[in-house]
Amino acid sequence: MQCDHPNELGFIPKSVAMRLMKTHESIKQQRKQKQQRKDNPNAAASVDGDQQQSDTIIDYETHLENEAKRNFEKFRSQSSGAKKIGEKEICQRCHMLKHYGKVAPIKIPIEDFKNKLAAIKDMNCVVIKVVDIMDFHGTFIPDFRRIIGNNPVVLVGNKMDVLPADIHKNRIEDWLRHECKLHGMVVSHVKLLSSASRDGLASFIVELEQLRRGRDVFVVGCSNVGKSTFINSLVDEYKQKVVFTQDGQQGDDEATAAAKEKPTVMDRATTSIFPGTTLNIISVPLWHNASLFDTPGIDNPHQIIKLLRPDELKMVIPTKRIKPTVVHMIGGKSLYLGGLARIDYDGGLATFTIYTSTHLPLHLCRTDKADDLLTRQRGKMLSPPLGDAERLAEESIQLSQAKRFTIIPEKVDFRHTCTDIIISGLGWVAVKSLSKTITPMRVIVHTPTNIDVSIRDPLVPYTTTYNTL
Ligand SMILES: Nc1nc2c(ncn2[C@@H]2O[C@H](COP(=O)(O)OP(=O)(O)OP(=O)(O)O)[C@@H](O)[C@H]2O)c(=O)[nH]1
Ligand SMILES: [Mg+2]
Repeated sequence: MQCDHPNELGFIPKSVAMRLMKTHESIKQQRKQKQQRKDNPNAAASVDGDQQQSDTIIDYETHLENEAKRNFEKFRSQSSGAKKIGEKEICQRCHMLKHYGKVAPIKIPIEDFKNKLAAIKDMNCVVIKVVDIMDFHGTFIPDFRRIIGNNPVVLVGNKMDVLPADIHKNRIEDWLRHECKLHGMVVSHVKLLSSASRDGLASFIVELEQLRRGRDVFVVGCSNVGKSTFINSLVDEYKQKVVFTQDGQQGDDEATAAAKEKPTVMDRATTSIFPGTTLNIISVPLWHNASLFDTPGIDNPHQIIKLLRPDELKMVIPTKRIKPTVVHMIGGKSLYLGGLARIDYDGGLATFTIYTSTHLPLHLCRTDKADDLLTRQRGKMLSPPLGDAERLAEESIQLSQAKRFTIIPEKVDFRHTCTDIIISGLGWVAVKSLSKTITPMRVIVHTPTNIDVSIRDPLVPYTTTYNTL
């Protein structure tokens, strides 16, 4: 029916799918009976029938939850012994995601995932920790060692393809290293790459093979950072390596040998823009005696995407290369990033270069009129959020957090950017002073509560000419 490969994510064994289909059949039957009862007024009260039907639907959802939980148990037994998954499985959820762009309503407490992942710390494996470079603080997971123990970690900064071309890769890797150090996290390697465009993957494989030395590899990280996309691309990259060696060139490593033995195309992990796509730990038998494991996203309340609905996510998550926008700021001006963040500025003449999704509307206004503008235009000109009054009134998306920063330029310099203000999940704003004297620049950043806002040394010290607002 739908995904029929054992390595597909969120799978349901065929036997279970058959049971679910039977449940559907019985719902259909009940609907038919209900209709008949309506046609025949002498029939028994239909209230009972309705109750029964809703019970069955709840049963069906509980069923899926239990199934996903059972698959974890399956993983645990696999991870201690043979990793083959014998039975062909069918995934209804993946079908919904791929063909309808909808997430089936399976609610599994995310804490469960975190606890189950804790099995990793008792294994001898390599862990690839994936973070989204547009949402580093929202996707970093500070207590990571508690989950993965002393296993070596490679930090992958994913989604490099969305960054403007003039950003130096080494600068970002340095910044990632610096952040790891700040959080007390020892990592073996830091790698910036793009799972979507596969940029940086070939050299990553070389580093991984040196570090792995026959061990299993777990890909771990928060929801939506691109773990499954990364796994799909990594598998493709390994396959390309096989073609290369089959042409008579060198390359007799373990992965190549395994792939030669198994030339069939492996199915792809399901990916989607919605957080919480992967529900199970899935093994991909990429090497002879070792596997690559995809894992469900670890929940992090600081991720801005946790607050957003599907149509809002599409406005916030950049899918193409970011085109920065420059705005000129003077004291008393405010800048809205959609309806999700506002930066109030006080200081001399300056420019803000905004690195966010091109679908996120930007709006400049006077600080004293900013509140009034938000009341009138939230959900319209200032969106996301999108939707009805009920959605706009939700507490979680109000701009109730205010963080203050004072930026003092080292010298009068019209060419160099002073600081980046990072609004985790949305992007960042590079601040450059154009004042003829050294004037402190004060900013107040308003965001929903829990969203991480910080400053760092600029990623692009010399800005080129960008679009102006
Ligand atoms: N631009 C860009 N988008 C990416 C990249 N990698 C993943 N994505 C997108 O990010 C979204 C999430 O990708 P997934 O691979 O499903 O993320 P995940 O970490 O497996 O998510 P969960 O299974 O929910 O934990 C999808 O819309 C992907 O297309 C990348 O390198 N660049
Ligand atoms: Mg996934």
